[in-house]
Amino acid sequence: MTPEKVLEHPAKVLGDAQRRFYFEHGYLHLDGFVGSDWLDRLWAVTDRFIDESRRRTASDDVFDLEPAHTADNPRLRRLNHPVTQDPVLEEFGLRGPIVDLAEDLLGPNVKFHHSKLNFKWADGGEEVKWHQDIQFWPHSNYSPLTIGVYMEDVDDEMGPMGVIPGSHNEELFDLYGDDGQWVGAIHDRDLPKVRLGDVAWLKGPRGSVTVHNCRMVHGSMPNESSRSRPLLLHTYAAADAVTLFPGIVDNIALSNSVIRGEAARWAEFDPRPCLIPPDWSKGYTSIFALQQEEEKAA
Ligand SMILES: O=C(O)CCC(=O)C(=O)O
Repeated sequence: MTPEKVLEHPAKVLGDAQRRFYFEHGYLHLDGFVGSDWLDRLWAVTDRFIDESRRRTASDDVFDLEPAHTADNPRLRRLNHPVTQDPVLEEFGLRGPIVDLAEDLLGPNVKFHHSKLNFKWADGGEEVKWHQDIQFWPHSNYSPLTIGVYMEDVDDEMGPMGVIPGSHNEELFDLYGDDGQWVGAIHDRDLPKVRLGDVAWLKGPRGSVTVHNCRMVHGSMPNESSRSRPLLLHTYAAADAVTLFPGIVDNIALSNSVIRGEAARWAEFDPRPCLIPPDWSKGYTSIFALQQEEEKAA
């Protein structure tokens, strides 16, 4: 669906200028969009998971742990697939306020693709190198977008999400390394083509929301502060965006389910090419593990 068609659909939570800003620049940032009631509910569940992680010594399907993680000093990189882990997380991701936001930017028919909670732990939580998302999970068009919720106040020291405005309308980069293995980050050789001087660092008070299009060049620095930076991320797509190749989340419950409007009868195809990722059915760890070159996916 073109931006003009999406704009014909009455908005639920965004103003016309905000919707147009997203289409032009490829991102949005909304201060305090998610209210305290929701944040309190999300934290009650998240604290339980952090406690549960103390009993783990290695990353698994649920927890992605930093190498230094211990029971006494938990260091989580990511809670995988939160929507499938708990009813509160499911309600938030499939029926919560961010779904209205997705609908305003995608049109009436919306699919859920996947979710994750990136913690970026205090005192050195890892960077996310510059990358674009769609090469990880190609779709027949470039409607997919990711909505992030900062569950704590986030400032410059904490490794906020950085985006390169307008890069969603520019080149898609190769995310393979020189050895032909998937790295999941833009190669140093290509970084001069990225307008790093234009980066917008998206920070803000607890409950602030980031939105970025799947072609947007984005990344984040390590967290040098003494506070963690939990960012709850959900990816949605227009229902007419069909996933190509064995998907990273094909076997995860609820992935690719239509959560607003109707399933599409016709797939929409964007003529611009997309990089083909590795065969994820053979295994996937996480963007952190890949970029830090631990256990590369086959
Ligand atoms: O957590 C972040 O700062 C960025 C996350 C991200 O880009 C990703 O998981 O693809």
